[in-house]
Amino acid sequence: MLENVIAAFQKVYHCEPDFVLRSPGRVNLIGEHTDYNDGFVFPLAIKYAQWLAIRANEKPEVKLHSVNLETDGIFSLADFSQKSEGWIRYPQGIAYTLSQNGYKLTGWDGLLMGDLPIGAGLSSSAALEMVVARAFSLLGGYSWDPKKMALLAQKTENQWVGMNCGIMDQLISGCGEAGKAVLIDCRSLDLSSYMLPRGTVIVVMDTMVKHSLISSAYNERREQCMEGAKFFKRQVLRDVSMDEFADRKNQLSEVVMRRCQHVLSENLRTLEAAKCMEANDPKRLGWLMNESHASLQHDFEVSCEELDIMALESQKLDGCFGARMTGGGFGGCAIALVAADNADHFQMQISEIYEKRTGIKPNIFITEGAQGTSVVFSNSKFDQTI
Ligand code: GAF
Repeated sequence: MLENVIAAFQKVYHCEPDFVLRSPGRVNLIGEHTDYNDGFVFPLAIKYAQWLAIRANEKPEVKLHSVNLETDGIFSLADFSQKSEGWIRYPQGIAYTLSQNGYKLTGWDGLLMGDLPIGAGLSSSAALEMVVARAFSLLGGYSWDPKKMALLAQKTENQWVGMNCGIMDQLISGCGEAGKAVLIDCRSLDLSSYMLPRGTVIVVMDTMVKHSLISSAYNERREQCMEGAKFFKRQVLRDVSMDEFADRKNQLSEVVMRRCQHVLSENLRTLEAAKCMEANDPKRLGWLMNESHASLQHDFEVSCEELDIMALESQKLDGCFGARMTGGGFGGCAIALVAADNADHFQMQISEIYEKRTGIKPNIFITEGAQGTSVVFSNSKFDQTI
């Protein structure tokens, strides 16, 4: 990939890039729709990423060419009054948020190229935000603090793009660890990394569907969680205990009750998942994943027919310890925890079953935990910078 990115940059800009950076997508092992409730999530960065080659341009502007989308984008670093449309609004939004937070912005020409499927629920936009933030930090000469940058990227999504997301996607894209899943406490932002149980792999299964209204349904779930927290006189559901909930849940509306039930039980499952990783217990971990899916399907209602088919059919197959939808829902990907020596057979079987039941060919791949945002190439004149 690195050679291809450099060659593509040379073709577009007729010179060498100063740096090449990459920032990965993610899947979430367990802990869904808990991040904006100050809860626990357990994602891993995946092997597919957004790549960005850059060269300082000595101008107050950023010019970007996207190889995958075959388009160009340009924005000023001196005037943010015109909000761009489409994909370029993410890089522009990062620049705006950085400038609002006192960071110096220097201009660059860039080339974006990715092997991360766009719009598949693998956090391609968070990866784009983080790789662009890395570019500004490198050329602006400020130190790279991935947690701080993830918070600014989340702010960009919330305030510039208008998507009210939590912190999970940006944080794991910035802080992923090779070979590991990362348990994140979304209140303290403490990270602890864990290996998968020995002899297991994560199979990612893209349903290839994306239903509309994702962002409005997401924002609605957030509000329902807030309503639940308010009922218990707390800021967030993180501070409501299961006992307290059980005592008074019948006073909540039926819908808010089920939303709270999901979040509170999912936090417990996520913490228990970390214990299963430590104890090397794929069976229990898989069971927790199945329970998580059921909770997202029935209580939080963010699954869809295709995700249910993918997860529930996977759960029946030999060598599969557990499976669930991953990410925000309403399409996108499911994941399965599978015995490594069964993984090839599993992928063939689930692919056939899914295609037979839906008429859609899925995209299925195995991934390990990958490293978060990184600089993968530096022109020798910049060796001091990294
Ligand atoms: C999306 C959001 F961006 C995350 O913050 C998280 O809430 C996730 O949905 C659900 O767990 O990916």
